[in-house]
Parts: sequence; structure tokens; C-alpha cells
Amino acid sequence: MKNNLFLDAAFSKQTERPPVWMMRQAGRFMPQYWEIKNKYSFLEMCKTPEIAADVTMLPVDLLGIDAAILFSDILVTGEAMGGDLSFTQGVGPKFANPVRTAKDVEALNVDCLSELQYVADAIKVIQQRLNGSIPLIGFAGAPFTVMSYLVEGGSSKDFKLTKLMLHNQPELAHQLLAKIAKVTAEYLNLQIAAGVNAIQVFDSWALALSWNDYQEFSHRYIQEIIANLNRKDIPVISFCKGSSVFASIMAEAKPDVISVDWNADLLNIKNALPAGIAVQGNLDPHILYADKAVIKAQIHKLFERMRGTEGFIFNLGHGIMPDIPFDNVKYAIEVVKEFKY
Ligand code: 1CP
Repeated sequence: MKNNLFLDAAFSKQTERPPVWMMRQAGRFMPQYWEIKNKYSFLEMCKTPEIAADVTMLPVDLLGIDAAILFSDILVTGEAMGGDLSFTQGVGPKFANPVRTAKDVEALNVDCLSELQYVADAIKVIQQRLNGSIPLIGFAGAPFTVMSYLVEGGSSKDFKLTKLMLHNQPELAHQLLAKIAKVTAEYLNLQIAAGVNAIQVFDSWALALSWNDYQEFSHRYIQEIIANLNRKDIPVISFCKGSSVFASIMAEAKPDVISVDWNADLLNIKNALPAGIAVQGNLDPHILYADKAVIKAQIHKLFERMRGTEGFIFNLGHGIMPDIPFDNVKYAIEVVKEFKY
């Protein structure tokens, strides 16, 4: 690998500056994304390896980030299991056949890896294009977050039906979570076999859960997934919205990196973790709407706070919003790359 910054930091080695990539870097804030998106549906883009590779490469070529992330979505596991998935502009993801009864859970197919072969094909094309320049991050959704889309039938503000299933039908919820966890571990191993250099598990909506529910319905499945990964030389990043609260529990699953939302002081989180777990984060993505002087000052403030810390990857506390100016994202990355400790 020509640029080892990301992998070194993920394995808690000292780096000359923090490596940078951003969640949702291959997406809607880029005018060049829309040039492709106007020609294909989102799922067509994911399922056509050459197009998935084109989109993955946009931030590599235009922003000069230190790690690429596979262009796909966390919901493809739900689709492979039998979910009737569509993405509509302005509406977001929809599952037309939500999973709400024992019969629905029963019907989900866990022997579905062949349905996800297109992801392995995309990874191979992307690695040819990257040609050893920077690492490629593969990913999947955590079982609780994927479950929420399957049960609600799409995005949700309050996760009412999902939490009702956890509380009224915990056994059914566990059957569903166990099925998703099995597929997710196999799917991530497929990505590793196809050549990704790191893995990130996205539990975007864990923040909706109480301390006890997080342990019972989310953490234990992430732990099971991480324990089942063929992870030799492949760092595993655990992300959740809620990591400011749940970091100590997340650490029990033994990821190499914990990706932290923007509520917490990153150094305090890092210092409270067991040695050898790196942190990723944690700029509030809203800073990227602000003036360039603010962007620079906020990044420098975070870097001064983290000075001398081994195992720090710069990222946002959550993904880039679609209407953040491209120029501001580009500027933030330049600020990081010019920084010297
Ligand atoms: O309309 C479009 O152009 C599609 C928009 C889009 C894009 C670009 C969606 C629909 N997904 C993606 C790509 C995507 N999704 C990536 C690619 C790599 C990257 O650049 O980071 C990744 C890693 C994801 C993961 C994902 N999808 C998450 C977890 C990360 C996060 O941001 O929290 C979640 C929750 C989703 C669900 C999803 N996919 C798309 C939408 C609009 C949503 C809904 C979000 C919500 O419910 O609010």
C-alpha cells in the first residue's frame, strides 16, 4: 500500500498526521455523483460493478482522501434475505414487505450469499482501479439498524414498531437479529475474501436504545459478527450514533477502532478505552456548512486535543449531508493533509 496512514492509525500506530476519510464521502454532495445518478437508479449503481467502482473513485480522485469506501448500502443484506427494497428520490429506502410477524421472520432466507456476489465483483474492480494507492473499506449495517428498516418498512424517526417488537416480542426480535447477524458475518467475510482492507460496521440508529436494550439487542450481535470475521490484517471499525454513551460496551466486542459521534470529547473517550483500540471521529458534520475559517479552527482544535495520541483517524461524527458545499468538504480535507504534529 502506497499510503499506509489509515491502516497504521487503525492498528494504533503513530502517524505523522491523522488520516482522513469521511462517512458518505461517495455521495450526493458531489455534483459528479449526480451526473451518474441521473442515468441509473441507486440499486443499479450498487449492482453494476463498473458503476459502483466509478462512484467509489470519485472522492479518491477529487478529494484525495486516505481511504476509499465501497459504494453500496447497508440495506443490501435485507434485500438479499428477501426484502423487497427500493430507493426513491426524496423518500429514501423502502421495504414493500415489512417484517412484523413470526411468519415474516421465518420467511427470511439466510442462505443468500450468492445474491450479494455483485459486491465481491465490485470490490475486485475497485481494487484494480485503486492499484495499491490507498486502502478500501468494506462495510455492513449492524443487525439492530438493519432490523429497524425491515420492521418499519423504511426510515423512521422514533422506531416505534421496532422497539415494540423488542419489548413485546423479544424472542421474535432475537430470531430476526440472529438471522441478520449470520448473514452479515458471512457477507463481511465475502468482502474480505474479495479484497477489502478494512471493515466498518454501521449501527446508525443505536442511539434510539436504552443502555440495557443496547446490550441485549445490538451489542451482542455486533460482538458475534466481529468474533466470526476472518480479520487477520483487516482492522474492524465499529460505528454507532450513540458511541458517546456506549463506547465502553462497544469495546467489549473487540473492534480495532471505535468511530465516535460528535457529542463526546474524543480524547476522554480514547483514554477510557482499553489500550490498543483506536478512535475515529468526531467533527460535527454541520461544521462543514460553516465558513472556511471556522472549519479550519475546529479541525485544528480537535487535532491539538488529540496531539500525541496513537490511533486517531479523522472523520465526521456521522455522514456528510447531501447539501453540504463540495468546496467545504474539499477544504476540510486539505486542512487535515497540511497539518503536521
Ligand atoms: O438517492 C440517492 O442518490 C441514494 C443516496 C444514498 C447513497 C449515496 C443511499 C440511500 N445510500 C448511499 C450510499 C451509502 N450508504 C454508503 C456509501 C459509501 C459512503 O460514501 O459512505 C454507505 C456507507 C451507506 C450506509 C448507510 N445507508 C447507512 C449507514 C451510514 C449512515 O449514514 O448512517 C444508512 C443508515 C443507510 C440507509 C440509507 N441509504 C440511503 C438512504 C437515503 C438511507 C436512509 C437514511 C435514513 O433512514 O435517514
